[in-house]
Formats: sequence, C-alpha cells, structure tokens
Amino acid sequence: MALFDKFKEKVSTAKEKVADKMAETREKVSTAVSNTKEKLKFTRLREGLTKTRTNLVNRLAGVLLPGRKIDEALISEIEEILITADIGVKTTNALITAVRTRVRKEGLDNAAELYDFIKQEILVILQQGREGIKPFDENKPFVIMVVGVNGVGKTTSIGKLAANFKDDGKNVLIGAADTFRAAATEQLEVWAERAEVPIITQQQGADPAAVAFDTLQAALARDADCVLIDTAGRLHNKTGLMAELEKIGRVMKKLKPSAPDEVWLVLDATTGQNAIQQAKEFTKVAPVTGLVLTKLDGTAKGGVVIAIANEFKIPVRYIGVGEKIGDLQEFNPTEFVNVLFETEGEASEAVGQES
Ligand SMILES: Nc1nc2c(ncn2[C@@H]2O[C@H](COP(=O)(O)OP(=O)(O)O)[C@@H](O)[C@H]2O)c(=O)[nH]1
Ligand SMILES: [Mg+2]
Repeated sequence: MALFDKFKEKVSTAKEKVADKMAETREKVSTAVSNTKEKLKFTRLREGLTKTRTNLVNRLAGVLLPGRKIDEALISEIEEILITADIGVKTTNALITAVRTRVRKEGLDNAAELYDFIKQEILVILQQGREGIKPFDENKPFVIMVVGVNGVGKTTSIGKLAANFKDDGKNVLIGAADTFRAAATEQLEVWAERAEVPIITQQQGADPAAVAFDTLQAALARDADCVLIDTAGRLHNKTGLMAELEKIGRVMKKLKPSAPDEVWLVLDATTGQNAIQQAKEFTKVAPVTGLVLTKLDGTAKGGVVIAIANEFKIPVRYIGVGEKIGDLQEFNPTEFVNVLFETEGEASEAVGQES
C-alpha cells in the first residue's frame, strides 16, 4: 500500500512538472507572438509614414544643418516645409512662434538644435485632448458610431476595428446602418466575416435608426462588449445627415441612455486640407469624440494629423496604414512622432534588430 502511494505521488509530481513546463511554453509562445505582432506593427507604421517622412522630416533635416546659423532665411524655409507638408497655416504659425520664442529665450544659434525642438513641439500638439479618452470596459456595450463622407474608409475601418477589438478579447457586434446603397451592407458583411464578428443588417432603404436599434438590442441580449455602427456619409445634404445621425442616437438611447458612447469621425489623410474642412463640417452636425485617420500609407500629406490635432483638440484614436485587416493601428502620439522623426540610420538599425 505504501509502495502504491509512493508511486501515485511520483506520477502526480511528474504530472505537475509537465503541466508547469506546458504553462511555461505557452507563456513563451504568447510573448513571442505579441513581440512579433508589435514589431510588425512598427514596420507597417514605418512603411506607412515613408512618404510623409520624406516630405516633412527629411526636408527639415535638410535645412536644420549642424553649424548653420538661425536667421530669417532659415525660419522661412522651415515655414515653407511645414505648410507644404499639410500642417496647415494655423498650426505652422503656432510652431514658428514657438521656434522664435525659444531661439530668443535661449539664444540658440545652431540650426541643428531646432530638430529635436520641433519634434517635441509636434508631440505636445498630438497629445492634446487625450486625457478624456474613456476606457470602454465599464460601460457595456460600448457603442461607437462611425461617421464621415463617402470613400474616406468608414466601412473598411469598422472591419479593422472589429478585428482589433476581437483580438483584445472583446465581443463585438457590427450594425450596418448605411442602408443607402445595397453594396454598402454587402461590403460590411465581407469585413465582418473577415474579422469573424457578427453583423446586424436590414434590406436596402431600411431606416438606419432601426438597424442601429436592432444592433444594440442584440448586443444587450448577447452581453456584447462593443458595438460599431456604420453610417452613410452624404454631407452634401447637411440637414438631412444631421437629422439622420440625431435619430440614430435618439433611438439607441431608448435602450442605453449613453448611446452612442462615442462618435468617431473618419478622415482620409490623402485629401490633406480637405480633411480639415470635413472635420469642421462634421463637428457642426455630430458630437464627434474621436478621429480615425485613414490612408496614411501612400500619402505625403500625413502632416495633416498634426493640423487636425491642433485645430480640433479631438483625439486621433486610430490610423490606417494600409488596406489589410491588420492595418488599422491604435494611435500613439509618442510612437508616431518617434517613427516619423526616425533618421534613415535609426530605421535600418531597428529593422536590423527585428530580423
Ligand atoms: N491604402 C489604404 N486604403 C484604405 C485605407 N482605409 C480605407 N482604404 C480604402 O478606401 C476605400 C474606401 O473605403 P470604404 O471603407 O468603402 O469607405 P466609406 O465609403 O467611408 O465606407 C477602399 O478601397 C478602402 O480599401 C487605408 O488606411 N489605406
Ligand atoms: Mg461605407
């Protein structure tokens, strides 16, 4: 009997050891996976910002040369670079004023000293308005209504957001409240399938508010964490759009008084100053709480992020750096500025570390 007990003990110790080993391996694998994901994210961001880096940062570096004197000629060169990089007149003026003040106060005379200063000032601009970002765990189902003009990337961004949230372990539900065109719902269905997230739809021409209501009702019944509502973007009819968005909100409030918890405006970075115009128009018709800036890849106009952050004080929440499902990244001002202001040497060093 004692022998048998000893044997049993041995087996269970061995079992525990195997279990420990397995847990350790699982943890190692999951750390490796998240490290790889993080690296991939940086690579995509780095690639996505290439044109903007060339247009803004490389040109700045080209005039802020070590040993060059800081004079009016230099200041107007900086000014021109900022303006042509879509930072906008207002934000450029603010940056130039900050540069002048600093030069005067500290008696700077070496142009190279302004590189890090401009980088820091841009970071300060991008960090504005971010204190109010609400965590969405405490307010289930957290309803995000997505608005913006046609073609900016609302539907694709919803698909990518759904994939992002699902990846974070959230139960997501999508509502296809752009019922204006039949193709809009079909396109969203494809994205929902890719993200492996359920979607609530109705036929073309249905009342968008009814779709939003159905979606929220289903989300409540399923105890979902998050609801993403797609909308149509016909800004040419401002009163009509305002009424439609208001109605969607009003109807959802019957089920959840705080809904929509957030309204995210999607803007297409390739449109540069036009995106600022759209932000102006939309903030008049909807209580916009966050911004999603798409198509930063393939544009040299990424500087518009800086202009938008400065003019609207509404936090940029996500940025689009490509057309794939993983190409929508949570916006992090520090990461963004670091990657944008990376010199060629730094970038290739980082790539070297990754491989
Ligand atoms: N390159 C690139 N294309 C994007 C990005 N986001 C959206 N698009 C493309 O923009 C087009 C319009 O997107 P869609 O979601 O239909 O816009 P919506 O009309 O606002 O719903 C599609 O061809 C998308 O693939 C992005 O971050 N990068
Ligand atoms: Mg759409």
